[in-house]
Amino acid sequence: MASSDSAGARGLWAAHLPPGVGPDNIDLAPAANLTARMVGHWRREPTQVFLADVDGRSLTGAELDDATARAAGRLAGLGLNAGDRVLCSCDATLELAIAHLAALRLGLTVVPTNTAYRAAELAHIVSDAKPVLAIVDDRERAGWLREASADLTVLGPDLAVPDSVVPSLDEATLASVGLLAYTSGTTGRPKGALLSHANLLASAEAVRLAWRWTAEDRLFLCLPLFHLHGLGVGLHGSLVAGASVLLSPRFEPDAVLDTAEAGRATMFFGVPTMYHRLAASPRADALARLRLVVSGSAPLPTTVQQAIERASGARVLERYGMTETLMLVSNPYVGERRAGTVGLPLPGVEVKLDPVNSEVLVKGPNVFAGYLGRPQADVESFTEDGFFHTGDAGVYDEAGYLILVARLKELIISGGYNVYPREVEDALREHPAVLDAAVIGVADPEWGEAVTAFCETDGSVSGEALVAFVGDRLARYKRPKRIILMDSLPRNAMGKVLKTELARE
Ligand code: MLC
Ligand code: AMP
Repeated sequence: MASSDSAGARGLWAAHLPPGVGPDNIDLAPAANLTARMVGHWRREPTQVFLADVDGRSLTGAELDDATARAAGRLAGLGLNAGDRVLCSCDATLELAIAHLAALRLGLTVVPTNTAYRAAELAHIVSDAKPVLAIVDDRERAGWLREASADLTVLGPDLAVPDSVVPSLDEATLASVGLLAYTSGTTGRPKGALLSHANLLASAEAVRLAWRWTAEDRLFLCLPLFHLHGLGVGLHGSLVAGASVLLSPRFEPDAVLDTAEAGRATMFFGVPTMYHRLAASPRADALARLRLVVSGSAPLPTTVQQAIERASGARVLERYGMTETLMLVSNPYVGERRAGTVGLPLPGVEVKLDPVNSEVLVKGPNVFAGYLGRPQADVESFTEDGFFHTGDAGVYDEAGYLILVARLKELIISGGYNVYPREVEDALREHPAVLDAAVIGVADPEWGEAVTAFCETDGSVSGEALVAFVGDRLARYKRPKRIILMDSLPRNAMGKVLKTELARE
């Protein structure tokens, strides 16, 4: 049955939800706010470990309740009040997780920020979000943040300030903004997506049901906590489900496989680049010990999914999400996981395809309210009947599963990180020897797409010098993996660069 509407999707999910839960009787916001839901679990199971790290440290429910309350007291002691913004740019450690949860318990808005960002990228976020506090784990970034705003208080993730009176916690409303997550548009500077407690809770709850996530689960989480995959799905998802997390600040295939082999985790979430590297390991069979392995943030090549399955028998479950919408479509846990598809619209999520250009349009309690201070972008991002334009084009297969066939937005996804060609082109054009530049993503077995630049220069600069020049200005993962110097870029009669021709080079 081909499904092009949410009624069809509801019918399909009916077969895949836990017993007693029907697509029409789901409460996707089963608490006063996100942290009330998490704290409820900690208080019911005070001796259960909810957070642990690869160095052997751990926190039980009672300890997590206490540590996050104490950290919230420190934040309140600094004068922060509900609604204030806190920029967080740190590696994934227990200290960061505690500071993050403390900020949410106090009703603050967290602005998760990539640790690879350089001075200009940070300055833009500071000037747009106007955070009162920045939590950062690196001296160079701390310096750039102070330069960006003299008023900004900058602390490490251990929040090394005196304890203070702990105010009332977990009082945010569902409409309160929990996260302000920056994401680039095809033009202009990154925009801040306002994600409410209701959005965050609804998305975590939808995947909890869809993936049969329970308190018995432990997620090995080595995704960064400054993007929604690691933060919203991994950390929030686990804690909303009453499950636990084993945190690692970096991805190493052997660490994932050791953890799986030792039975220290039941779940792993990764981007396709991670599965590509895991599939290359002679020990990939250890993945069979996990209950569930999930891929997202970029297309999972069928060849990679098959390689993992051949090596371990594990069938990677692919799902589709976005900063603005959190999780929207997923393959089912029980039922067929169809390779090359992202699955079925999650419970509570309405998906339809634009009849003209096949764009995926989405509506639901998971979808954000709008961008900070961008009324024009808000108008352009939603249809008149309230569906959000994802910028991805899709079709349904014969079983009603969604296949993403193209990106309508000019976006390169490299190793799960988004790179906007325009940003890299602008950085290249700043070099005096560059007359013009065009940047595209070229299919790459490891990165999915490799940032590739074509530069028209005056002949006085090398490709290596240009890569270094971009690396000084932008996060390093945005640097072109390859630069091709040309006397002139191919253009049409109007003078517009023909990127489709460059893709054939
Ligand atoms: C690192 N490098 C990259 C890169 N990551 N280059 C291109 N693309 C990337 N994604 C570069 C570094 O700049 C460095 O270059 C070199 O690779 C080694 O750095 P590293 O830090 O040691 O890399 P590594 O640990 O191997 O990182 C690879 C990775 C990482 C796959 C583990 O990229 C990663 O964690 N990706 C996950 C991104 C993510 O969480 N996305 C979710 C977005 S949310 P040099 O030259 O300086 O040595 C979203 C919604 C949804 O999309 O649906 O989930
Ligand atoms: P971001 O803005 O970082 O949240 O990235 C969101 C984009 O990642 C989506 O619009 C998609 O283009 C892409 N994406 C996420 N998950 C998948 C997936 N499973 N397959 C293909 N693309 C994906």
